[in-house]
Amino acid sequence: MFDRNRQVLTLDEFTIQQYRTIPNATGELSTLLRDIALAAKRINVEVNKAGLVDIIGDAGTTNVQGESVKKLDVYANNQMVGVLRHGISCAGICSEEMDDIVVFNDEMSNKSKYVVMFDPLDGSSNIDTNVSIGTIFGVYRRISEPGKPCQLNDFLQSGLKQVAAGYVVYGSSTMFVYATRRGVNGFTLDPSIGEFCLSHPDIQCPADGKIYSVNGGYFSQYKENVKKFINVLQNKTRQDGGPLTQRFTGSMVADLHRTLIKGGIFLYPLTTENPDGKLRLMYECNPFAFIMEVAGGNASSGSQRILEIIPRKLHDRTPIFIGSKNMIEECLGYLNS
Ligand code: P6P
Repeated sequence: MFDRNRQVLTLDEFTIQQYRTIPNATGELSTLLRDIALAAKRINVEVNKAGLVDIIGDAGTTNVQGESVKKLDVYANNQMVGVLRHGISCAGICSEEMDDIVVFNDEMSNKSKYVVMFDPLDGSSNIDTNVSIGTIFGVYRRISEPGKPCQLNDFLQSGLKQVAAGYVVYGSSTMFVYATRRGVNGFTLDPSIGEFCLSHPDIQCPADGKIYSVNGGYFSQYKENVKKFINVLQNKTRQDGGPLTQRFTGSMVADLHRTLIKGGIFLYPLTTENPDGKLRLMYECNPFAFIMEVAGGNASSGSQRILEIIPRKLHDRTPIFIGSKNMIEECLGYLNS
């Protein structure tokens, strides 16, 4: 009898299929993505039952950003650090939840060629209200000497140096979306077999969209040229005659997953409260900028391409304007006017 599960490729089958077509590939990236997917499955279980057990609520600590850390944040961070430390493909990590890099510094890890930067559970302020949240990651080839412990400069690379980037969205379904320079592909978790299965092959971000995503509550804090562009969006008439729609969930992964799939523009400009922007460059903006550009979209800080920003510190922040190519082009026209 035909095996139903052979109808779609699992994440592992897909990454191995990709690896087989790349000369001199070692399979380390496939193994790394499998490790991250394992952590995501474990995080997914806790996110899905968060309302039932005492895992909601504050862990009583604050992270490097000075934000109160939710217990699920801590759990998610531990899962990500754990699978990467015990795998064979990662020399060390940088996490939104940890002040400094974690150098794994064991014989196998020191031989690994990648380092990973991640936000283990972004949007965690939404956990208590059941809004979709997510994990975001970026994979870099280390530049320090293989065989030795990784170093800070392995992490302070521009987003252009990413080998792969991805996110997991814990929503109405759980999806693992990742990009290499070869394309962006989405995998939906099939709980019946516990595998992420290819559901969105070769994702392309539409060149235009009907949705703009910005926190209107900060309007008074935006620069005049940003206000002008938001006013344009509020009064724009679509080609079919209707107005645009505004959607802002307060969860970057949810807002950007929608923007990637449906098209549109997401704006998180600098404000007087956050003069450097709120979103973090290395493990929020760079991964999504990489994914969006591979999918045909664009991502800018307003003054330069996100992927070209040279980081100064691990937890740098940046304003971000990201999404459909044509909408970003129009936006930059106003920002640079
Ligand atoms: P605000 C969540 O805390 C987050 O980092 C992103 O996921 C989200 O896009 C943004 O902050 C929302 O911030 O200030 O609009 O609530």
